Amino acid sequence: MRTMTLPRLTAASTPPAALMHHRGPLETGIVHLGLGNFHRAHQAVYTAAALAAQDGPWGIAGVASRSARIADSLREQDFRYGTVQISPAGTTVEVPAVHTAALVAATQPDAVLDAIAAPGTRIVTLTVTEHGYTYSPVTHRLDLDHPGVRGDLAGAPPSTTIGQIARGLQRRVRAGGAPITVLSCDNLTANGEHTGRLVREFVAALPAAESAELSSYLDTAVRFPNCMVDRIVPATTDRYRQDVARALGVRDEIPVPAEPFTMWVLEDDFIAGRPAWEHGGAVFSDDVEAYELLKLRLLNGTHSLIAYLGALDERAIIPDAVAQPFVEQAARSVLVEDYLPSVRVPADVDLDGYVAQLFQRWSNTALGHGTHQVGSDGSVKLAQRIPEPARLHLDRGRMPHHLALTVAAYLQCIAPPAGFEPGRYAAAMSDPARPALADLAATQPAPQPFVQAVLDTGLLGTDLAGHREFVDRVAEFRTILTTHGPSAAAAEAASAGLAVSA
Ligand code: CS2
Repeated sequence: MRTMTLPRLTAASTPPAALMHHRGPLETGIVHLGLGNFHRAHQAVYTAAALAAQDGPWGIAGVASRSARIADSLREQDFRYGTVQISPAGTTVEVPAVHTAALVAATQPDAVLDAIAAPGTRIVTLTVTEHGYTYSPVTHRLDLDHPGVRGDLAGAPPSTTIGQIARGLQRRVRAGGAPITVLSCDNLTANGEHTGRLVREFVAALPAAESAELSSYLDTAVRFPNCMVDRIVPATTDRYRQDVARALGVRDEIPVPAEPFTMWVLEDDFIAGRPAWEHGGAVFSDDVEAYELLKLRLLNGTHSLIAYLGALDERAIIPDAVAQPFVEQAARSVLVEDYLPSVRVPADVDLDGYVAQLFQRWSNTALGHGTHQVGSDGSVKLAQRIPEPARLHLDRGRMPHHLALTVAAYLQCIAPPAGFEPGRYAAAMSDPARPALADLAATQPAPQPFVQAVLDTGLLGTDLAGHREFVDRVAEFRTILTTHGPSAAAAEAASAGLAVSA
């Protein structure tokens, strides 16, 4: 279908049946940092469902960090875009229509602070990826050596997320100090607490008078609830523009593909009110931590192993990777043997159903989630997924073979040994640690010293580097990956796992 000849998606051209709510112009109550696909297929959709059920001042001012592409298209399209829900059973398109403004932080830093300070703003939400929190994975503290953090502390127009929040709150105090909630929607353990701690560390590093004013505001009028977010949302391609063209008869430059499954579990601690997200299926719970760990480890942790083994096996997408029997077997083993013993299953989760559903979700061939997408930023993601479960097993005297395999497969993709070609999907993975890890691979060519040097950097926290047997196991997998490939490495992990449980 030739989409260029179709009318552009705008308020006037949106078919009413595709609109998720029919409210008039919305008042802005939420400032969202991180205008990527995940936010637009998750929080925006829940907000539209909330507005359909109950009116409220819950329009979203979206802030992109650097690129103007999404923000420009949103404005051109009257803040309309389609969410394309994809499954082998079919494709449906809905238009959330919840955004009221689109800013770009890199070029409009002041407008971002004004938006956070505006009295009508009641919630600041974030999806800036694990990588966007400018913290040290070693100490878990704000990285005060990060050039962006240093600049933000010195009073430059803020360029980091934590700087934007802290400086926005500072402006808010001076504008009257109305209460506000800051809600992280990223895949981090205790994401709200983590965000609150980083903002406080930023504030503590300010000159004393500024710091005192802001600290007491943080103590009395700002909340940082935790939440667990879940929906697989791949990157947009032309295929999804075609889907919107077919379904709605319009040209949408910025549709967002997503799987049918969606989940959001939040602590109900919103000091200045919130949308009735429960109408979109959100669950408010006092036990968010259990949901978070379940999801971060069973879904995200296993996802990483599928992505790295899949990429090394030249599989472009997750469903093709998990369709390989050796990848599926390794995924089941890491999930059941290594991750599951480290989580507490919330009372209302049916574990067998949850696990079966995970494999169905990963197998959604219609969705085409790239192995390179899930494999990107592994240095930050794996630090959230691997160290604690690994340590738990090692402390009990058991080797978590498939966690060691995950680390080895990650390193094989990002920092392969000289002469080893990890393939184009591994090459397409972006990772802030890539240059440093490549240097280590060059200076420490032998597997054992290489893995030791990597873990000594604190990449996976500080503990695992001291577990010699874990280091050795990762190094053994690196050797097998290099000499015999991913399926042989997975076979070795499987037989070692069986030997232990026999
Ligand atoms: C994935 C996640 O890229 C990744 O690391 O594991 O983006 C995953 O698809 C989402 O967290 C699902 O909710």
